[in-house]
Amino acid sequence: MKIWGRTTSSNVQKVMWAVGEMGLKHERIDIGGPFGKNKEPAYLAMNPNGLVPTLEEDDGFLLWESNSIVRYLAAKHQSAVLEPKDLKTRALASKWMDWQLSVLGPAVTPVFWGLVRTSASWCGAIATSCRSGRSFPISSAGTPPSRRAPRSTST
Ligand SMILES: N[C@@H](CCC(=O)N[C@@H](CS)C(=O)NCC(=O)O)C(=O)O
Repeated sequence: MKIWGRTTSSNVQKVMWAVGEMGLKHERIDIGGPFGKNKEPAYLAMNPNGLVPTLEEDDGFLLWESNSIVRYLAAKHQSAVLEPKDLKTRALASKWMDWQLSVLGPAVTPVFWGLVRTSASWCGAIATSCRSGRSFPISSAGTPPSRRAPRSTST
């Protein structure tokens, strides 16, 4: 089994956490972010979104969307912890996973990039938005107010 995706992606980390919990034999391949190659035809043929992670099974089965990968692996390996037998318990776990991906993540990501990943060394550099994969320049406009030079009021 192969997991395609860089370890700095929270969605790849989610899958790797599940893989680790279940002790599954795997190979992880760096792709996306600074490693690139995720917009190349070979990868797009596996995942037309050009995003990470993607799971590739030994028999050729392909799956993308991190939550779907976690649920698939948990069901396949009958993990009672990650895929509880009780339907309602499982549904509640699933609810929080989807809430993280659809509500919490989009709200927190801009704050994370603006405050945590913006530092003096990043200023003027090009960063890649985790969510969209789009590139945008980090300039002083992206620097937290506490780090900005005070504006001169003199004319
Ligand atoms: N809903 C998707 C989102 C995937 C996604 O947005 N992945 C980001 C990394 S967190 C990505 O591929 N960004 C482009 C890149 O890494 O080059 C999932 O949960 O798998």
